Amino acid sequence: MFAYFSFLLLAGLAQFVAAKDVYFHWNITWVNASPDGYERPVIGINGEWPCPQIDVDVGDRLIIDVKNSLGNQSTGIHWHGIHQFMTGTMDGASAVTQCPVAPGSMIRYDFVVDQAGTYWYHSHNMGQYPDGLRGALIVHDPNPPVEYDDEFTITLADWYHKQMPELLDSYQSTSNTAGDEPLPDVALINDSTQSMFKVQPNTTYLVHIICIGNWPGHAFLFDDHEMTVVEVDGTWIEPYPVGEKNIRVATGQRMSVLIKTKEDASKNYAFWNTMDINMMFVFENKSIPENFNPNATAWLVYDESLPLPEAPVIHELAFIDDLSFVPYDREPLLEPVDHQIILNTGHTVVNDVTRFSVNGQTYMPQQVPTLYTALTVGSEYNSDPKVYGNVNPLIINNNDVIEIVINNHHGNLHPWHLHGHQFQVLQRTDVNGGFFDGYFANISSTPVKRDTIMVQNYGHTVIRFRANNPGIWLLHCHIEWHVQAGLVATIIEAPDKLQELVVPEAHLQICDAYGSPSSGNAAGKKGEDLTGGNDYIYPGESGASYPPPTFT
Ligand SMILES: *[C@@H]1O[C@H](CO)[C@@H](O)[C@H](O)[C@H]1NC(C)=O
Ligand SMILES: *[C@@H]1O[C@H](CO)[C@@H](O)[C@H](O)[C@H]1NC(C)=O
Ligand SMILES: *[C@@H]1O[C@H](CO)[C@@H](O)[C@H](O)[C@H]1NC(C)=O
Ligand SMILES: *[C@@H]1O[C@H](CO)[C@@H](O)[C@H](O)[C@H]1NC(C)=O
Ligand SMILES: *[C@@H]1O[C@H](CO)[C@@H](O)[C@H](O)[C@H]1NC(C)=O
Ligand SMILES: *[C@@H]1O[C@H](CO)[C@@H](O)[C@H](O)[C@H]1NC(C)=O
Ligand SMILES: *[C@@H]1O[C@H](CO)[C@@H](O)[C@H](O)[C@H]1NC(C)=O
Ligand SMILES: [Cu+2]
Repeated sequence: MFAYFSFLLLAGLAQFVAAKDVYFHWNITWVNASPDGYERPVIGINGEWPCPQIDVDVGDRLIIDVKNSLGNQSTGIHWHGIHQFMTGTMDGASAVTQCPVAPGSMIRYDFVVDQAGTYWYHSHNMGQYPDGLRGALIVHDPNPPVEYDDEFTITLADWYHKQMPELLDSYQSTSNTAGDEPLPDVALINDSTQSMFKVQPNTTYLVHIICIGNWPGHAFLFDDHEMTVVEVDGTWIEPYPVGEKNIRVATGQRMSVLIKTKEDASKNYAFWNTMDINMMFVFENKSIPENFNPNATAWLVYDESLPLPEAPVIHELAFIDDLSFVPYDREPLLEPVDHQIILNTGHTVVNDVTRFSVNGQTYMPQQVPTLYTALTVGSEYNSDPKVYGNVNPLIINNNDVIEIVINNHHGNLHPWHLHGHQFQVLQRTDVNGGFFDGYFANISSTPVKRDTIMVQNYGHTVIRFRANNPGIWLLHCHIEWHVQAGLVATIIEAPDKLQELVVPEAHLQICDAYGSPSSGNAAGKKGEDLTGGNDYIYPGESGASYPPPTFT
């Protein structure tokens, strides 16, 4: 009898003891680093760069105190892919769910992580993360549906020798009439040009791949090692062997692959990676500068005393289609649709600045974070899109099945990311595949679920999700250039129900320190009176809709 009880107790403990509090104190400062041999100031954490990987288990509570010691820039951290169910106050997007954290201020993020998989964190403030403030967030599954012996993480990024404020000012200047994005100087694997991943022979690894870059998507492969995809953006999928094809990870996307190492340690192997030059040159009709190298190499090191071989030469990129992935949980297609939203996305020009638009309007961050407007403007106004200002507000009702069509009227690809949800992807056309005409060519009964999807040029994508997470959630292209140029919409989800969210008093004090109002409509006023609000694009100024405060 006693034995029987203690067995039950142990089984119970295994489930419940696992949930723990994980606390970090992060001091955000400038650090000098030279990931490719060129030294420059980067934004690091606790005096270190690359920024640390966070490892937690499903059910853990993360508490992170972020102190801004940059001195000359504001900041804020978003937890990319984490749903923040009923903790939408912790999503970390500046001007959306919090005020920018001024130099000298501190913000506490506090939320439970109840999803397994591969995620990351990054600054969501003023186009800042490509200056270095980003890292991996891995949530371990107590019962993964696949077997492996060990795991490791690989991050992929484009990298720039100049800092973002300077690059953004030139990108958003009136002289850049073509809207050309600044070109990266180099591709980095794990924030280095010489990363080595030590492996054991005869071992199956779960490799977490995260594109933490700013702009192009990345393709990659391990020389002479088969890859099988088992997870995308936090969704376990039916194992999908990549075979002779290539994998693409767009900015913001993640993927886990299984690899089995060789039986002996007689040789090391290259890990090959390239930035998608189509996104930088071909579709933009630009010529590739001489000496531009989109490739990066890292190594699977079996034996450190053996040479590091050159990367294989890849003759053609043929991407596998992520719409053919089948989620392991086989969640059925969400239907019927309660609310369809059609977004026509493209270019526009405002005050001689080349901008992006959603249904004709470019996004401009407002003085009052959109969440605080929803919570304080009053029940007679919180479903009125006007009070939110120029944030492309999309108001949706609690528990509705939402279908969003993204038509891409621009000559390049855009990876669209939704905060607060994973969505089912029903359809995604090829390049030049045309706009949605209401017709689905081949819909899966168990569509792939992601939080970031590549939408191809002059084509469209259709996604669905259930509005079961009251809050304010950005829906935006994850290319940081394009975020600053306004390719952003804002989901106002369940304006009545989100009143249950609790904003910590300390978050409101962050607004005081920054000099922003924290209540009222987008301009901090009552009702629809937006006088004095942010409705003007200042040429240069990093794409700001207001001259940002300068800190010295
Ligand atoms: C943060 O780092 C800076 C620079 O190293 C240091 O001066 C400061 O004391 C640190 N602050 C905290 C709260 O750790
Ligand atoms: C902020 O400080 C860093 C580190 O000293 C410096 O490299 C950078 O140019 C400064 N940026 C701005 C916008 O003043
Ligand atoms: C690669 O980056 C990940 C994520 O930051 C880190 O956990 C890991 O230690 C790095 N590995 C190597 C070999 O640099
Ligand atoms: C790997 O496995 C093979 C087959 O089981 C075995 O012959 C070999 O000795 C193993 N190699 C190592 C280094 O353990
Ligand atoms: C790029 O060039 C092609 C072929 O010359 C042309 O059809 C297309 O309109 C151009 N696109 C842009 C964005 O200039
Ligand atoms: C980059 O890799 C591709 C594919 O292997 C190769 O064709 C190309 O020549 C490489 N570019 C440079 C500059 O090394
Ligand atoms: C439809 O989709 C399924 C699943 O992705 C795929 O196996 C099939 O080949 C597709 N059929 C057509 C006509 O595209
Ligand atoms: Cu984009």
